[in-house]
Amino acid sequence: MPVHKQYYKELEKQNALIAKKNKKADSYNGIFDRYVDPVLTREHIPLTWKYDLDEETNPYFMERLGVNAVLNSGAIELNGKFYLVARVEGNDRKSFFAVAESETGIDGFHFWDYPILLPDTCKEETNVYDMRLTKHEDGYIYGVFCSESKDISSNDLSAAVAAAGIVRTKDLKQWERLDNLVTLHSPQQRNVVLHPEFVDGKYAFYTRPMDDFIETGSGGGIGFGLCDDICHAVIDEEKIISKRIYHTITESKNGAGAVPIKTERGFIHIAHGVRNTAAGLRYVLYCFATDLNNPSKVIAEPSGLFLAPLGNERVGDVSNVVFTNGAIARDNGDVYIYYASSDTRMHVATTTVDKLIDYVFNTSSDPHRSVKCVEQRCKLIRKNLTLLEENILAAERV
Ligand code: M1P
Repeated sequence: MPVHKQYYKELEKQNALIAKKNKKADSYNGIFDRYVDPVLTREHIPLTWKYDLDEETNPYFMERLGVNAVLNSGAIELNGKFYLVARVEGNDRKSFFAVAESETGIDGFHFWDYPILLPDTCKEETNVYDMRLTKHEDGYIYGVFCSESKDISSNDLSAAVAAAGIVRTKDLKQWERLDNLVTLHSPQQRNVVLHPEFVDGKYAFYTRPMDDFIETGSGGGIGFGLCDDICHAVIDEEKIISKRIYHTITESKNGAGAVPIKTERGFIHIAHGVRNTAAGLRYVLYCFATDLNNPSKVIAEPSGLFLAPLGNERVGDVSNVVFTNGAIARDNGDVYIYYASSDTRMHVATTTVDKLIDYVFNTSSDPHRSVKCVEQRCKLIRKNLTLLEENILAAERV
């Protein structure tokens, strides 16, 4: 059977896209660097996943199984290479997971030949998305993701139930599905992250309790809970560690993001906060740190947002959103933060563990009232103007 000629034309374009070197963007804040190009988009999806290449059965070289978006990706470094387990959303709205790898972490990401076919152990599950990858001290790599099913108890056609699905692997190729997480006191869960270390000899999860699929309801923020058996994980008690707070970036909801990064000062968390606006929900990233010996205790929380949607990032399927569920901290101290913009494509921001520590522990916390915020800013301005004046005087003396 002849392969359609158009395939080779499209392949050439895609190869050029994957080979394109990424560059740091001009924007500066001293905390992290953004990059000019996204690292993964729907244009990176292998053509073999979308087209029937056979000229006889696909004479117009039409997409038969289109892909709408590539977004919220778990991230992990293995043997010096960067891997993303991306959420790929088909034109049919169903999401699935697929591994993309890169040598540099900032460009050259390309998907493996096949997406991940999860063991079909959860028959009521309709959709899966947003996997967090945890290299656990028990030796496994765990993937914790949202497992969504129709809410059959409701008359509302779109009513759904979100739970945390759990898989594990050693090589990102063979995946074992474990039981979904059960949280005895929360009807729904999304944005669940497995902590990389045992806590009191137990598996520890960051949770996001919710009453409802969209609204968190009484779910007060990011929770923390322990369980004995990862194969049949049950959390009895959830303690809220990062609360939603009135008139902050987490007023509507928040959720754990990347697996916490262990540093000498504490575990650094990069999470997302959501507030409502006249234009709909706005998702930004924020950071906090928890205690090394008690990862449920928040020990630092810089004021406000860490990373917000900027420029083209602001527009997409769900506009005004940035979302992270994966970051890689390398042994040399470099940190790669992978984030999706507007539920449409993936980007990277780079920083270092030292910079994150400085940001998290030396940035003022939120004083929660405008007048206090102005006082905070005036203090900084006074210090700077005095310093500048001293420098001018010192220069004049020379
Ligand atoms: O559309 C924005 C995000 O919405 C959800 O996040 P949360 O549960 O915090 O509202 C998730 O479905 C996420 O996938 C999505 O990016």
